[in-house]
Amino acid sequence: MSALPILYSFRRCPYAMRARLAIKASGQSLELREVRLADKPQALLDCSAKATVPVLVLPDNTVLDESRDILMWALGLHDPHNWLPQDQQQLTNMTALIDENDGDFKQHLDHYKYADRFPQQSMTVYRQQAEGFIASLDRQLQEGGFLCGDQCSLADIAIFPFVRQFAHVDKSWFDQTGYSRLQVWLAHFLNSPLFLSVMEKYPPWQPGQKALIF
Ligand SMILES: N[C@@H](CCC(=O)N[C@@H](CS)C(=O)NCC(=O)O)C(=O)O
Repeated sequence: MSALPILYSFRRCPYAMRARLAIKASGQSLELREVRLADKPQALLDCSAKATVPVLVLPDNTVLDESRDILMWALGLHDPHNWLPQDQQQLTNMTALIDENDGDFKQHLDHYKYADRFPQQSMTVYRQQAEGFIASLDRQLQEGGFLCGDQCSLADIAIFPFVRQFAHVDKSWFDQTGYSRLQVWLAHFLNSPLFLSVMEKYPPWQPGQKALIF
């Protein structure tokens, strides 16, 4: 058995990105197993029947298969940038924002990104539905440049990969919108050494291969 935790991940998955960001920030090393969603390894299916990524397997075989639990686990070990909420009010605010991101916004985002699979509405309608949340994030940044004040927090880390996905569906459209605070915020994360370090490309994991330490 590996002495290090194992993370099943998919490079472009926004849930896996947020997990990798928190893990990298925490300084915890682990074995990274890049997964192809179309051909998930049996080892992943064996430890999590729902078979979404990310999945973290701890050395004592505890399985965390929700990205938010993985974030809390990593930052609970070490939170050098103080991303975790500092008080109950912040916790409530961050949780509400991330809930909205993972709920309605993610659904609208999927419709917008894969509009050809949802012909009931046009891509523009789906984008307008997603834009409500985008506009609210842009307003939120007015206060201090980050979603919950003047410092990066769990909320920014958890939500940024989804805004990235939204922006990249039609980057030239996004760049010409009036969401200027969100554009600056997004560029800040996209260009950060932390993000670049968690976006390295790895070939899909194969059973028996030498562990790739992340
Ligand atoms: N609630 C889960 C959602 C994870 C999720 O849906 N991940 C997607 C990839 S972005 C996935 O694994 N989908 C399963 C599939 O495509 O087979 C979490 O936060 O970890």
